Amino acid sequence: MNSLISRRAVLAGMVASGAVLSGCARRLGPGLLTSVDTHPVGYPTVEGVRHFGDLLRERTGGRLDLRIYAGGQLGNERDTLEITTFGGIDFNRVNLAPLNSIEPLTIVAGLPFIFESTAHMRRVVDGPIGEEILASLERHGLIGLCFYDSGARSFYNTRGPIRTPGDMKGLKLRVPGSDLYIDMVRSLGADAVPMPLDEVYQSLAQGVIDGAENNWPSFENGRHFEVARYYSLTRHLLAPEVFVMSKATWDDMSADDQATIRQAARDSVPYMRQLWDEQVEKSRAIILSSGVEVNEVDPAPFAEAMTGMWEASLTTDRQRALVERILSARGASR
Ligand code: GTR
Repeated sequence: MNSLISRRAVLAGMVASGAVLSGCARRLGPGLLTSVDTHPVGYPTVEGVRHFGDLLRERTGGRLDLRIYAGGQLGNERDTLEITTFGGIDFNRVNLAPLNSIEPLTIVAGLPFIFESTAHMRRVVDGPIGEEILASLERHGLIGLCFYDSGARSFYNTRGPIRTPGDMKGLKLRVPGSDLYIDMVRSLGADAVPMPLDEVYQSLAQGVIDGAENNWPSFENGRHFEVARYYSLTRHLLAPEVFVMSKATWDDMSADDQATIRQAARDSVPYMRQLWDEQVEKSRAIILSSGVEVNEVDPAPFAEAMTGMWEASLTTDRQRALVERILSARGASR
């Protein structure tokens, strides 16, 4: 066990036992709430949540405040989500992937190529469909507050450019721990290796994996581009990020505070999206100037290869109905 892992394990254990952090403001200090993120300080998701915290403080006259534990200090998304469900952590900003095994409706917004553009994705997640997905988390101990942007995910690897699904055959590609991602990569002929984000750099460097898939900021921020020198713009996923709250903490709050929290989260979205768009440009510039070979890709054969996994991933009528609604919202945003 390396020192980082043991520190995390210890911290997570302390969180779980309520020794360090606690979702309950009454245990941590009056009104001081906690939030976690796998990304470091400065990353748009962390700064979006920081803005949420600022709004919360302002709007409650300082009665409610937020402390953010960034950079995966308290563990990976899957583990911290579990702690969040029982109130050991109050807020959590995660990708949809770790929620896929918890709530089937989250799979719908994570299907490859379901969104035709960022505008389409934003319109869907900001409207009634997004509300329905957020509300579906409540029975799992989470209050879905809002969606943040996560750009487009594409494949990067250490071997060579990917131009067709045939180029992926035999590549060992890291995916987040979600069956949806595993099926997606397998349907393209590659081997899927589920692992947490913080293990990707070392695994690339040691040749344990050949590549992974992510957006420009995560490819850059995790320094993965220093090792994986080919980035192929499949843009297969526009799945958004989610900001959730522990239902245990929520249930302890007054209706007024709950309304303030919901509104502050919604109001942090445009701020986060502006930071996101700026970060994409910064990360793209860093990656390009480092000499990474970036290639455009015709997405059609990739989408075609993944049609079968759509069927396999959609197991309920409710999911299928949501897919229909998302597809029928295409077009207006072009
Ligand atoms: C990033 C996302 C993280 C995490 C990561 C991953 O784009 O912001 O929440 O899900 O991808 O691939 O694990």
